[in-house]
Amino acid sequence: MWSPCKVLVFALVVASSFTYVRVLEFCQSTRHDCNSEIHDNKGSKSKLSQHTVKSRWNMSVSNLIQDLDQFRVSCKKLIEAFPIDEVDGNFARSVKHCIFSKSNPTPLKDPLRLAAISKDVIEGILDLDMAVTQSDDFLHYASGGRLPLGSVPLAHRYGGHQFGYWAGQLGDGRAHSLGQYTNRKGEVWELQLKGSGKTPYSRSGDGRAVIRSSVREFLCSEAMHFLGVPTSRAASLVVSDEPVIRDQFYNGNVKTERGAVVLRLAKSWFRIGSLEILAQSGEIELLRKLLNFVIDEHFSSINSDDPDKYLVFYSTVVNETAHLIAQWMSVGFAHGVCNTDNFSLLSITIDYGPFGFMESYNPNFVPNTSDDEGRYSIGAQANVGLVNLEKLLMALSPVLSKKQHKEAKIILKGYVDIYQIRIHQLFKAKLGLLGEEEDDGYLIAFLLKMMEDTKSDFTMVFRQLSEVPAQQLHNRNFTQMWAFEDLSSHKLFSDWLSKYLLRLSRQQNNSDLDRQHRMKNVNPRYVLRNWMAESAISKAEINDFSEVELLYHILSFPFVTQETAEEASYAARPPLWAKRLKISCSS
Ligand SMILES: *[C@@H]1O[C@H](CO)[C@@H](O)[C@H](O)[C@H]1NC(C)=O
Ligand SMILES: *[C@@H]1O[C@H](CO)[C@@H](O)[C@H](O)[C@H]1NC(C)=O
Ligand SMILES: *[C@@H]1O[C@H](CO)[C@@H](O)[C@H](O)[C@H]1NC(C)=O
Ligand SMILES: *[C@@H]1O[C@H](CO)[C@@H](O)[C@H](O)[C@H]1NC(C)=O
Ligand SMILES: *[C@@H]1O[C@H](CO)[C@@H](O)[C@H](O)[C@H]1NC(C)=O
Ligand SMILES: CC(=O)N[C@H]1CO[C@H](CO)[C@@H](O)[C@@H]1O
Repeated sequence: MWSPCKVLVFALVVASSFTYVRVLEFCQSTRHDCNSEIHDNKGSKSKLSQHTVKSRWNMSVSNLIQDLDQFRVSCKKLIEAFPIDEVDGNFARSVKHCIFSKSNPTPLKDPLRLAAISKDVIEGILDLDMAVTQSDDFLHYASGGRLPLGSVPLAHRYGGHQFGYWAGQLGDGRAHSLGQYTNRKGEVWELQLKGSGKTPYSRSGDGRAVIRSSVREFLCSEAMHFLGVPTSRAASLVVSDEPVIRDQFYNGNVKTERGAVVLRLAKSWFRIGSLEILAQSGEIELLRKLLNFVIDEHFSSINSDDPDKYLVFYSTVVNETAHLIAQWMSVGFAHGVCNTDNFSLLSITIDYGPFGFMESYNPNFVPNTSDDEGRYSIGAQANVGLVNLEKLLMALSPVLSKKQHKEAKIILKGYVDIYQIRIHQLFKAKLGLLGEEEDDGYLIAFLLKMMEDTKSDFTMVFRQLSEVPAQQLHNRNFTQMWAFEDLSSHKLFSDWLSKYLLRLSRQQNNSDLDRQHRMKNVNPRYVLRNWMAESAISKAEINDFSEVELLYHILSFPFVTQETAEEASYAARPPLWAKRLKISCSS
């Protein structure tokens, strides 16, 4: 069973959370004092975070928009930069020589209900007063029935490699971009409705999304943000009684579900597939145009006169994709459908489908139960990232000189190193290790291998290790540490623990409390486990949105122990019924 060689492979392939530095930045950006929020005493802690949230809210309350009619977006840039599809109407067709088609959303039918709202996005990004979300108007704006001032809804034409093969034209088949919003911080965000009806790219789909997949996207994109992972955001979730027919497990058992629309945001929704379709169909001038646009708008460090700018762009995307996937691994996130149409050029997590957070540690964990080959297993993600970057290089080829192409290939080779260095940093942070010692990689790999052998819970092993004083570890006292108890059943556990404690003891300038504090800031106590999402979904399907709201609030502070979360057993051993769950794939 025990093979150190295999272990090293896992260390390289599967490892991480985000670094300490990153956590600090993250904390500052949401104006939280991380230090003051980590307490072991549950009561005082939740009071504290409540206070923080409140003062954050009233600090800015006077500037917030109170009237939706004053909320304005702009489509000017996107429309003026590119040729637009000449044909009108939301019927499926092959589209050429454009980046967008004009496409009106199909309003979701009444009765509409607001199922979830992200206060952080509404106030912090959209500058809206939370009070406006309680109006009927908001329901219509957030579900395609009304358009914000300045909006010219667009559907984006893109292609992609799916499951290894070129799939041709794909495009926004159920999403509409409403336009860009420039907020008071000067950030530009592109608003999109998902589930808002057919577009020219709908192929055989109905353009709708169901409650199930929409709840999952809403909760997970917000949860990922609060975990510090770059991601698209979700502002709201509106549900209706409109029937939508779905074959949930692709097994012929069709079921009528209800339609829902998520209002989601990203700095940009362009994907690798956005460039691929232009290269594949020989639209090279347009390819250059789109690249220039993306670079000018989103890669401010690249000089637009630089003759090597496409090369620098490529190098940036390679670096950031490696970083993104390392962060996924660090929180045990499996995206589930890493096709090139689902990979952002800004290296943010987009398109939440059959994703999952790994519970029992298993490099072969596959969230999409129909993915029998395990193409997109969690352990394969780093490699899939590499494959997708190869496809990006293919798409860039027409605008690169021979020499640049050669250099790009060398840049791509660097991906593996960037990824491995990042993974190593992230897992070291998860273990609270400072400095660098020769055996650190081994210590990490050793732990992961034991977790795999004992099927221990990935999230909670790291969390419990963060919460326990070193002295208690010394005494082999694992009271109330269910995940750690599982781990400790490994026959080599004692060896590992001795090594780890020795390693910690060499960090003499660092107190054990410091270590715990550092580790608690990178090892979440709460992640969106599938059973938690399923439970919230089944209630949402009968119009009880309380659990969606509860999860949103709890997952906004994943590193802070919260009373309500403990009462709901969100950090406890998963219930038995969770083992029987399959992930619903159709969306
Ligand atoms: C913000 O809330 C705090 C606590 O409720 C209060 O003391 C303070 O006066 C408020 N500030 C503003 C600007 O409203
Ligand atoms: C690579 O990307 C990360 C994450 O965005 C960033 O912090 C780092 O500075 C980048 N490295 C280089 C060499 O650009
Ligand atoms: C899950 O995997 C199967 C098999 O590869 C694939 O056909 C299906 O499209 C995947 N599901 C999603 C939602 O991508
Ligand atoms: C503490 O020790 C670690 C090595 O164990 C070292 O990397 C770090 O810089 C030291 N910190 C201070 C403040 O001396
Ligand atoms: C074990 O640790 C718990 C705290 O988690 C403590 O309450 C208990 O007294 C300890 N038991 C022993 C035997 O030290
Ligand atoms: C928006 C979205 O989910 N895009 C695609 C992600 O990948 C799957 C599988 O290839 C596609 O079905 C989605 O359209």
